[in-house]
Order: sequence, then C-alpha cells, then structure tokens
Amino acid sequence: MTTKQYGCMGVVLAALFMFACVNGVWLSAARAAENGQIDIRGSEFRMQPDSVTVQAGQPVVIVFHNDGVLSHNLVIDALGLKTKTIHTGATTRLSFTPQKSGRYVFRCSVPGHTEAGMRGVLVVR
Ligand SMILES: [Cu+2]
Repeated sequence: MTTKQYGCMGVVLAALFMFACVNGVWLSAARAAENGQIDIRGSEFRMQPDSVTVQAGQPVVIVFHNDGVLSHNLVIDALGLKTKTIHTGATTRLSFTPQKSGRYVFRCSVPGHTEAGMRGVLVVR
C-alpha cells in the first residue's frame, strides 16, 4: 500500500470517528459485557444502550436503572425474563446465562413504552 493510500484511509477513519462523536454514540454503542455486568438505563422513552452483546454460556447480570420520571421495567420476552417495575432513581437486576446465540429484543412492558421507544436488542454470540 502506498503512502497516498494510507492518507486516504486516515481521512476515512477520521470521518468515521467524527460521525460517531457527532451522534453522541461511540462505535462501542453495541456494548459488550464487562465482567458479565451490563448497565442499561431506561427513561422516556429509550433504553441506553439500545444494543448490547454477550457470549452464550457466560453468566450475565443486567443492572437496570430507571433514569426517567415514570416507572419502568426491562423484559426479554423470548428468554422469559422480567424485572419488577421500578420507580424513578431505582435499580434492579436480572441474572441469567444465555444459552443460544441470537438476537433478543429487550423492552419496557409498561403499556405504550415499547412503542414509544423503550426497546433494544440483546445480541448473544
Ligand atoms: Cu417504561
């Protein structure tokens, strides 16, 4: 590869980096679990992050924080998992070990909240 080609690649990488920053989302928005713990923050009306990646067969603890003003919860229907519905400022946990790789929707099941945007995807690799 010539020096000129490296230069072009640098521009492309810089553009990607700026794109990620401008969106307020790092390229790691699809966050991988560290030490098996994942923090997910719910508010009106979003889940943040809205994409998390975990490994099949590895224990996971989702720590769900209610950063909103309404009550929220976090459910993963396909895995039969559900936190209790918690008030503003509260935190609750879901501990489980995903067995099968795939993409699983997580959401808040308070009526209307999923549709309003409180949803995301758990990717099991
Ligand atoms: Cu909610």
